[in-house]
Amino acid sequence: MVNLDINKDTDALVVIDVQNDFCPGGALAVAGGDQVAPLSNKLMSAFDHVLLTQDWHPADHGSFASSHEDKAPFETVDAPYGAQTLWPDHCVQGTPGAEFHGGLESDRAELVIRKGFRRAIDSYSAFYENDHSTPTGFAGYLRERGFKRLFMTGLATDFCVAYSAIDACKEGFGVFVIEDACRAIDMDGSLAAAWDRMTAAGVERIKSKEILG
Ligand code: VGL
Ligand code: ZN
Repeated sequence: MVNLDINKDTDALVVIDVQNDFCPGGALAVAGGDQVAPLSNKLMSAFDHVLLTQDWHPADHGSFASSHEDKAPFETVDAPYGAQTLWPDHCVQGTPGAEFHGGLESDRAELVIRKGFRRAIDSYSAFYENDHSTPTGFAGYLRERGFKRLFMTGLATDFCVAYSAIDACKEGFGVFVIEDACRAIDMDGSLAAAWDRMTAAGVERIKSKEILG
């Protein structure tokens, strides 16, 4: 039995990429993405420590289909680090689409970790860029602060949440993905595949009511 009593000192809530471009009306909208904001706010009340991630791309980022000739969003290219899905332009640094959704209470955040700022590498994970070797510094930060368990909400379940959760397990943290506080892109079965990979890595799949009662 997993202990879901929140430890105020060593547990942290990590809210992944709840940004306008991933919400309805945004450039890479995730169905129901905006619903993650009020539930994440509720969950914040159970934690002493809240950390946010922010997808933060330069305008000519290599993950944008617009940066490649004859490529459309959701096609794939071979990057030096492997296959890279191409996306519509999204979360461009300093634009409204990159801002946190207005319904998210971002004031409690003790850290905002930005990722995807290197033109040549995408970064789904909050820990490592898509080459799986360039660190963001997040693991070191979490360890220095003494966090042991990470509870994750946000967008998108099958990309940034899944990659972050799996890397967090590899880094030795206890990881809980709060399923109903996440929403997925779900292209070509990517959501089911992501849950298979998360479960295999040791991620715990929980519901918000297990924390909120
Ligand atoms: C994300 C695709 C591209 C995410 C970010 O936050 O899940 N997905 N950039
Ligand atoms: Zn992105």
